[in-house]
Amino acid sequence: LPPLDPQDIAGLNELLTEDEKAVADSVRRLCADRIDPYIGEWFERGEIPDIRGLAKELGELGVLGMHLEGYGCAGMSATQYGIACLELEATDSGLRSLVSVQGSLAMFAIWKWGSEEQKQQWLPRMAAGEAIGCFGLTEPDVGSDPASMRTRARRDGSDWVLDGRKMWITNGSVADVAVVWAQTDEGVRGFVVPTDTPGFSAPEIKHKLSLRASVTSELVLDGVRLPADAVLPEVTGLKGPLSCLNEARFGIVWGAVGAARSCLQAAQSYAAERTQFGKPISAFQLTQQKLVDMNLEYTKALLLAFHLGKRKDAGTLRPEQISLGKLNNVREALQICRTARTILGANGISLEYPVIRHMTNLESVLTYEGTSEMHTLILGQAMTGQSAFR
Ligand code: TGC
Ligand code: FAD
Repeated sequence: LPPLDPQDIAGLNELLTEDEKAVADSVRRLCADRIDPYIGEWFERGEIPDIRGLAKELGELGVLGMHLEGYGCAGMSATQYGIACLELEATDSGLRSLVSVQGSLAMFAIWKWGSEEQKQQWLPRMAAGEAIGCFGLTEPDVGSDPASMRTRARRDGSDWVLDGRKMWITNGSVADVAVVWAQTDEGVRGFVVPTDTPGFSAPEIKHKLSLRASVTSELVLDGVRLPADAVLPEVTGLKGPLSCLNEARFGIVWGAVGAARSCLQAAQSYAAERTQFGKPISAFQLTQQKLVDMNLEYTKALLLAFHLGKRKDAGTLRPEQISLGKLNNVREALQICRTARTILGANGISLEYPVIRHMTNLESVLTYEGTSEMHTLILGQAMTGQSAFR
């Protein structure tokens, strides 16, 4: 029998193909060199210094829009994309957010629903990290129910004029381009808005105690005049933004497992080193129970991510299945982080260790991309045929 790896009791590393291992290794290397030594400090300061330089490095690595074909994108599999998300989020959910919003939301919207000109104009620069994108769906008064959005786009001659507010928008203040969803006479439409357009501004939201190493902003649209060709021509209706959410939610299914892995590993090594009552705390049954429960949920979450990855690569993954993965994996990852926090005792609340950072980050991840309640209702509807949203 092969030796047992205490960090991988179930032997899940063997599920990775050579190509998938190569993705994991290259992302892990960038994170280890460029981000891990500084991330606690960035989180404490509430900023990512040189985010533009970082975006370019992520572009060179090939992870921006990495599961898209053409236009300078890497054209990798869904599973490879998921593995990249896992490794990025093992460092910090804010880093995975930067990559998710760029590739799965802003780039995907243009790639899937944009005109050839929009794709040519934006996708190669976004894949290279030379242009940063954001995705504006949520508003101050509208989150879970985007059908009620108030931001409006009206026609004025051949132009479009946008008025409204978006809230909690990742990358907003640093974006070169915003994909903004607005109500029109025809239904919800998407607009590609260069952020230097007059009437557009993106003040940063401060005082967050979660995802502090991530830019979150309000988008203000005050008579933003856009040419006729700024609209995404290929979609009308909520399925436009919701199709993009499927992509980003899939990445979170994997990413959450990365945050959980970091906390599990931190707890495992801390428990081995910390001595109380004359023994390492890992020798106490209560600590072992916690480590084992964390490991069980981590293992199940990773298996689910692999399963959903296979379905996505086969083209058979349904949105309800993504909800199942997002709901389970974020919820369990958060529980793993909270349990890890207890094992570290007082050190569990210190940014000297990654645990409290991951734990507070996952509070946002539980809410964004559809709250745990929304995913519960999506699954409830799938199981019963009854919609309980309204
Ligand atoms: P409903 O009537 O069910 O559907 C309206 C139309 O949309 C279609 N549809 C979908 N299409 C593609 N993918 C999906 N997952 C879809 N779900 C629904 C549906 O077929 C229909 O199409 P059509 O052609 O018949 O009109 O819509 P509803 O108003 O009842 O809403 C359903 C609900 C509540 C599930 C949905 O609105 C929802 O998911 N709400 C949550 C909102 C949300 O997740 N917001 C996320 C904002 S972005 C973000 O958080 C980024 S965080 C980024 C980071 O930093 O990582
Ligand atoms: P609400 O929708 O007001 O919900 C409040 C509570 O009520 C939740 O618990 C919810 O589940 C519950 N609730 C609502 N309706 C029901 C119901 N029918 N039944 C039972 N319970 C219900 N959005 C973007 O568009 N782009 C981004 O880039 C982006 N980035 C984000 C980054 C961060 C750090 C955060 C925190 C959020 C981000 N969001 C973004 C917004 C995010 O998607 C929303 O916060 C989320 O969709 C929930 O909306 P809300 O906060 O308005 O909560």
